[in-house]
Amino acid sequence: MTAVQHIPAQPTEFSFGPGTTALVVIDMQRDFLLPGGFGESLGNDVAQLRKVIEPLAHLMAAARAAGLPVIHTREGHLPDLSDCPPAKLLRGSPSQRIGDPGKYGRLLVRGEYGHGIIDELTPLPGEVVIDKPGKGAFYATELAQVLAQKSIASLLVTGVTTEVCVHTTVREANDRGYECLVVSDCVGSYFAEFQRVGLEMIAAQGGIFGWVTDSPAVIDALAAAPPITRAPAHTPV
Ligand code: TIU
Repeated sequence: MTAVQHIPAQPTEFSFGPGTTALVVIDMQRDFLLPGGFGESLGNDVAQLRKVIEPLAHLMAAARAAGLPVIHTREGHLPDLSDCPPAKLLRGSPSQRIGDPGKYGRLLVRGEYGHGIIDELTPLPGEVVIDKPGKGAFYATELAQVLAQKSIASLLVTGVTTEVCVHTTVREANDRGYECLVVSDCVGSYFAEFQRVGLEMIAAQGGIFGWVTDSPAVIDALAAAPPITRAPAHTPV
């Protein structure tokens, strides 16, 4: 059992046990960050998300150095789109739809180059990558089991986009009893206003969905944390 650490945050200090905390990196995929991907097909200026990359790379390094699990997610669908509801496939009037051929392969389809995580934030060997068909990382995935297996109670939440997949995941996590700290400079939106209001919504009403702080505050707390000691994995006899 490791000591409880504290991070200055909104609306109050965030307390967490480093041994029961994971860093979750949501959908830092080429499809959302590069021109010619799914995000741009929806009419978005994907350059808006690039500012997340550098602080998130530093935070991931700090989390790894402190021994926290880093869990990545990717939004996307099976090649036959059988896991994509018609409502998601047909909604709106995008320039291209999910499954159409794009600059980096079929848009938002698993296994395509565009579906992959950007080079700057490539998962390390052994890190968990959750493939999710929805906006929330818990819906139709093994995330809950992974977190239970690792005895995780608190999540440091990062990735894109703030008001869509980050919010949905934080809301899902909140209802499942996880304490969520959203790292403000490590989440990004195509819309400056949604970024601001999306973060405010999480910490409002006494922290209705969780807490918000920035990456330097998290990195300071992780650097000050004593080494994590984990129980050895159970080996069946
Ligand atoms: N469109 C948008 O803002 N986001 C998504 O479609 N998915 C995620 O947020 N990952």
